[in-house]
Amino acid sequence: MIRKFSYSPKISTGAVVKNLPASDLPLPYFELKDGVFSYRMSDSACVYGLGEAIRGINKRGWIYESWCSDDPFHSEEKRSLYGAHNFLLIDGDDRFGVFFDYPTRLTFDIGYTDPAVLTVTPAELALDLYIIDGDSLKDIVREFRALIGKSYIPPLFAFGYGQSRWGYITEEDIAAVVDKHEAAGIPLDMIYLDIDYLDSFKDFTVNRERYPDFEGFVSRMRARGYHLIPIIDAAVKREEGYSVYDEGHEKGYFCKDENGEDFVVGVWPGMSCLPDFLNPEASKWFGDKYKALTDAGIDGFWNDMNEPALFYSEKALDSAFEKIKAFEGKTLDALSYFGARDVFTRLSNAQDDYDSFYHNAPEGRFRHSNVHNLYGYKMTESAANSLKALRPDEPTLLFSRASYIGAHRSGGIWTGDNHSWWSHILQSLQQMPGLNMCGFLYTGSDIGGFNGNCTRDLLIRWLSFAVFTPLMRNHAALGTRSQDATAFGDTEVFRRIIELRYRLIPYLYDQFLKAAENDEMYFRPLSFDYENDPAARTIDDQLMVGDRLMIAPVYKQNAAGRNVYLPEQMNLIRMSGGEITAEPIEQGWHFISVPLSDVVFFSIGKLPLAEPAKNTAELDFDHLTYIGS
Ligand code: MIG
Repeated sequence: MIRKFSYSPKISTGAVVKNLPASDLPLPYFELKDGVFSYRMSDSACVYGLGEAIRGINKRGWIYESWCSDDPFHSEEKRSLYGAHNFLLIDGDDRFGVFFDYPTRLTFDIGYTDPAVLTVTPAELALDLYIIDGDSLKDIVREFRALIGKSYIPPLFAFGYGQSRWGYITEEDIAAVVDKHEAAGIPLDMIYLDIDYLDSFKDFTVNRERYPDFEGFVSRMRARGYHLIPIIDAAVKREEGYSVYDEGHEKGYFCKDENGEDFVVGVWPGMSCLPDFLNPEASKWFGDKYKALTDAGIDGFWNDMNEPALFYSEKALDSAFEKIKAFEGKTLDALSYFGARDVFTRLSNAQDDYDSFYHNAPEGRFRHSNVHNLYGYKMTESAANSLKALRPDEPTLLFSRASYIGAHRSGGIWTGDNHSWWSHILQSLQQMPGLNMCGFLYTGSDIGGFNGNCTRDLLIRWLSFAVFTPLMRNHAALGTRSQDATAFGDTEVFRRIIELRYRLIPYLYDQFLKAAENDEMYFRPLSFDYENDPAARTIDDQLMVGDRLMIAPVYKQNAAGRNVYLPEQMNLIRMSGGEITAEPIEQGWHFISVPLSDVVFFSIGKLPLAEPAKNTAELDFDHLTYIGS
């Protein structure tokens, strides 16, 4: 059962697809006082949800803020990442879900200030709130998902393996990566094009020195079985003569400053303008631009920088130069020195800038900071709408960095700029169920870690986990050590793991489709399946995957294996040097040895396996073998 409570929202976010009448009964569970919602949690209550957030599966014990942020340090003290996913599922003496449909800054204090109290504080009381009751945790999620509409389903090739890195400059670089994987017999479906393919970082252009015959290159790669997946950044370079800029400027499709002039920000292309994705006409205009690439044979995209990320604004940069002059020639004490240093570092993603531009939405003019969390969502929706018309016969791969609930209908997300840290394997695992609750099923993290330098063992363990994530992409930042599956010399071990992924696709894809169609979670915490098992409630480093698998990845450096909790008897499935075996293991705790040469996971009943294949197109879904009992 869903009850809606309405507190005069100012804009329709589009997150919800069912038009429910607002209740005039008193709000259950929460007390609303001075614009703050508070709820007293029972001692044993677990709090699930919040989608893309840091820390454990149970969010209790920290404070989170919904504010889409381009933050490349996902450390424990952070409060916000790229997404704003305002859904919580409380599992204590009361059991209910709650969704705050609210487009801007919202703080969730989940026992941070008072360990027993959950408070939710919007910047202003102008929102819709939904309370969802149900018989089980799964029921509540199903009800919530029916409220927000069906999840995006990507094409089958999107379940293959993808190789990416920022810094593959030319088509020769891309071809060399493909050749290396082919030579090593490593299955591969996708190669990603980062901003290096663009001409001066201008959206919908191609650098013709680096790609003299882009269309030909795309089709030669397709003929070899590979899909090229280019990046699209949110901001458009301000450059007269660049048609995307000229049109956007003339038609008034960019966000405006308070005087009605295009608001100008510095991002990769230098001074740039922000398409106003809240304006339906502008949104259609920008989405239709993807045609430049679909015409060249492109069938997948990743949307970046759409929080939107702002390195600096023209206005703030001018004033920073003014400020820095005051320090020049002075003997600085430490505090003044730090002050001087921060004049520039504070320019990025500054609140002042988010306060300084406006959108033209159907409901009227909005200051950006009052609708901030909708920007990436609306960019992805813009692309999805146009791509449906441009490529009506097949789904297009599409995922985004920033998101809000609602974007899950248009595309997937990846979890942004993580690090080559062991803790980020676990972080990625812990993000998955929350994302699935909020409808984001097609998701995964940068395998091997984006920032920092990866090592052979880290990549092996990360891949072994990512075998199960719908988006399985190895991606790294410019300047970091190579971390593709051929980068560490011996390719055999990497080939085996990626091959395992392909062998599991019949199961994984089927379970994904089932989750999407039935509004279910593909990844679940153990407590969702074993509600009456107190041990299952405490497990936050294992997940159920679809109906019949459980994973318990190794995420510690130099670990010989790990402790695994089995909530019932299962088959232990071990891939070792390409051999896959199954043996039954009893309910309870076990130390399971997992050398680097092995991948271990668990099944309930028989599991279908395909023959290894070089890509998804060559997978044979008709001849499956079954393992386990
Ligand atoms: O400011 O396009 O998260 O995946 O490689 C960095 C370059 C911009 C951030 C994305 C990352 C991508 C990078 N981008």
